[in-house]
Amino acid sequence: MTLTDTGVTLGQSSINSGPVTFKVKNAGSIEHELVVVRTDIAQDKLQPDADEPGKMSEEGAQGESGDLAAGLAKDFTLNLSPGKYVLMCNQPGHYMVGMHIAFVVR
Ligand SMILES: [Cu+2]
Repeated sequence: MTLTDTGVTLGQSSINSGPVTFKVKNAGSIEHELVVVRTDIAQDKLQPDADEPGKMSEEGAQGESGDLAAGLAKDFTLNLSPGKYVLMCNQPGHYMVGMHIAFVVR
């Protein structure tokens, strides 16, 4: 999957449950991250984090890449159960400009 300064793109939008390896590339010009959230909320309707302006609630978070400087790539693996997920960058303000996408684990 690729992070740009305004979005998140995926090689595939669904996958089988179990160990899932996310191969994340920051192709943007600034620092980004990838947070994996399990939720039934639509990918563009997550709630704001009441304590951290510009960030969204990470309720249901399963794991994340950690901060990735521009140009860096990282693989990380999570054990995911079936359900609906939102993949997002939660650097302040980044969700609002479109850094989120839906993902399904079957
Ligand atoms: Cu970002």
